[in-house]
Amino acid sequence: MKELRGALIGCGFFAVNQLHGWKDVPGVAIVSLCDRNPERLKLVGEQFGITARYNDAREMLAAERPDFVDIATTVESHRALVELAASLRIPVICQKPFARTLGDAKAMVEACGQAQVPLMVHENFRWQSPILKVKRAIDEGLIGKPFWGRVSFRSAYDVFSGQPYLAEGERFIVEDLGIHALDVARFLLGDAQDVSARIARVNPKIKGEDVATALLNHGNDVASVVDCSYATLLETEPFPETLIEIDGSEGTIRLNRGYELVVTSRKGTRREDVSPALLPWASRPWHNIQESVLLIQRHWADCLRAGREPDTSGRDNLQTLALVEAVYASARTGGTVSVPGLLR
Ligand code: NAD
Ligand code: 89V
Repeated sequence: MKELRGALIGCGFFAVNQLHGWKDVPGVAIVSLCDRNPERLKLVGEQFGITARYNDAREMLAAERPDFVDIATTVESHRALVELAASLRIPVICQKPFARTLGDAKAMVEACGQAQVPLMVHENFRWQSPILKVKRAIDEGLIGKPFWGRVSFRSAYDVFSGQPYLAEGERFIVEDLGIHALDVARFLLGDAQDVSARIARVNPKIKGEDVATALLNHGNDVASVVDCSYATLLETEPFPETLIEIDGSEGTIRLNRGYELVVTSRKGTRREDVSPALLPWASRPWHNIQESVLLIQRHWADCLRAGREPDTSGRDNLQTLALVEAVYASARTGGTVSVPGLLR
């Protein structure tokens, strides 16, 4: 197996998970790092023993010519960096949110398409192993045809201490976290045709909304509710668990608190502990997300080698971003907003 030499841009809060993940993907080595912030570059370079360090992405990609580049910066820089990778014909992974606007995202997909450069969005929530097990339970057919679902993330966890920029943007929970939950709803129940949503800000110390509720019409009499909140103080803090309910014509699936999967069908009830693995480098409560980082990065390496489009390709992610835009538009106008079918 030929070793894939990767480069990573953005050595911030989350990139450390990605670098740990890459160490666990067979046949992949991150050989160079880039960050505009010299302290982060040094700190992370030393932590992972990577000596090829750059403060300019173009310089790094031109000098190293990696087999792929992993962009772990925040959204403002994504379009320029993805287009840079496309111009150099370097396969590229980009963190979520892929882009601020659907227009930017379309241009990024177009640039990679024109250059025939593989592009994956690091949309990792659907790669969480408990969520993969919900999908498997649907596909087994035991609950018949799904007709209703709920994807719910409610917490009072202080995300702002690790990611202070989240308190500063005009938009917060839908763009940052709801984007994952909307992607999971698509993954489990198919694309939505229209959406009706409400958002609110409860925490006065932040700029954007921290509560959102959306009703998705998936067509064929299938509906779902996607709700998320960072203003929900519970007896015990569930961060970062996504809870899922699916009702089908022949039964139900529940992903409950504490990673309990319950599948009820006419044959009875199956109850399973679907706790994610606690990888050696992971720490609770983030281990669920950390495991999904490894799984999505392994998927990227497999797809790159096989010449396959990743499940969470840039093209696929356009549909998730269209949903995000529809949620904000509906919350702004108070009406139901149709979601353009970009993959049909
Ligand atoms: P961060 O601000 O901690 O880190 C970003 C780093 O990128 C910084 O060190 C910054 O100096 C560097 N950077 C920015 N632009 C650059 C450029 N043009 N060239 C070189 N370096 C540049 O941010 P973070 O919290 O690590 O988040 C990064 C991304 O990861 C965000 O898009 C965020 O939404 C996403 N994220 C995803 C998950 C997940 O589970 N998928 C979790 C947390 C964060
Ligand atoms: O996934 C994310 O982007 C993170 C978190 C899970 C903390 O919301 O910002």
